[in-house]
Amino acid sequence: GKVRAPTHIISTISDDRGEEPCYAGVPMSTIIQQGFGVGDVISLLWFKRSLPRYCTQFIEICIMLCADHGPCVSGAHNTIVTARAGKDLVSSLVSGLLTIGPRFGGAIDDAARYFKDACDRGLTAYEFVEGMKKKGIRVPGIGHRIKSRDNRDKRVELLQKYARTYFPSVKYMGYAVQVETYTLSKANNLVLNVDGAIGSLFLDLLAGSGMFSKQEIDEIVEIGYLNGLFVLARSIGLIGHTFDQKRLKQPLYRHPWEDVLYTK
Ligand code: Q5B
Repeated sequence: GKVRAPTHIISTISDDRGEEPCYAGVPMSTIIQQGFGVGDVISLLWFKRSLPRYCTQFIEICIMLCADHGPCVSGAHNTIVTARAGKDLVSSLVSGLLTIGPRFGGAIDDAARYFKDACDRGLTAYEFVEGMKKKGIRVPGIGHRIKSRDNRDKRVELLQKYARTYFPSVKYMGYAVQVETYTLSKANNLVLNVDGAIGSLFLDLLAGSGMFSKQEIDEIVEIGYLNGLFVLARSIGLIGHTFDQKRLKQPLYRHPWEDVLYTK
């Protein structure tokens, strides 16, 4: 019989060999004819399945709400400085993207991991938060530089409202809110932030949609898919900041001496 030469690459998410490209087996023409949106495309290429509309709409809401958060956040700042140094679009974009991590925008996966573990083990918010403190780990998804008890993050409220309306269960979000109630008793700015809201709600989406086995959910959380939502979303804003600086013909940025504490 035929002997297949061993391949150097295995790929399971898309195929461009036929008459038209397919995402997870769904041809391009179907994607267009059925009016799929970017949430459907993400669900095909990242999760390899068509998710129900309320899930793909949730993904799109995450993308829209995280697309930008002004020029002062770490990512936009880096992108602006890079664009003003005369660098190209891709350089300006990646310099901003490289700031996404455990403190800024990239706490979604860890929030999902820690909230899931604590909630599944039945820890009270007190036991969870104090346990994290003993280990010297900040609770991912909790805390914000400018948001607080009296100045809540509208994005978090919008995500929670959507989930309460459309998700079959918001168990993990409920747990995250219990954690927030406890951390707020310690300090005013220890609110559930946008990373924590997306992390906990995505757990609810995975568990409640009936589209993922327990093993698949564990794998998604372990691999860390969810920071991808922030990276994808914020790329939209960072590209905008690059164009903005170029359009405004902004000169090379130099930080003022007065704003540096020179000390020995
Ligand atoms: N403390 C976010 O800190 C921030 C604590 C905590 C226990 C915590 C901090 C944090 C976890 C990571 C996270 C996502 C660094 C944030 C985002 C997207 C964004 C950004 C934007 C956008 C802020 C003061 C005292 C200290 C700390 C304690 C703080 N956080 N304890 N668990 N989580 N969070 N990141 O204000 O006793 O004095 O030593 O790391 O979820 O990135 O808009 O800017 O869309 O672009 O700098 O929204 O919370 O506070 O570091 O001075 O700490 O609070 O241990 O206690 P801050 P610090 P003590 S959303």
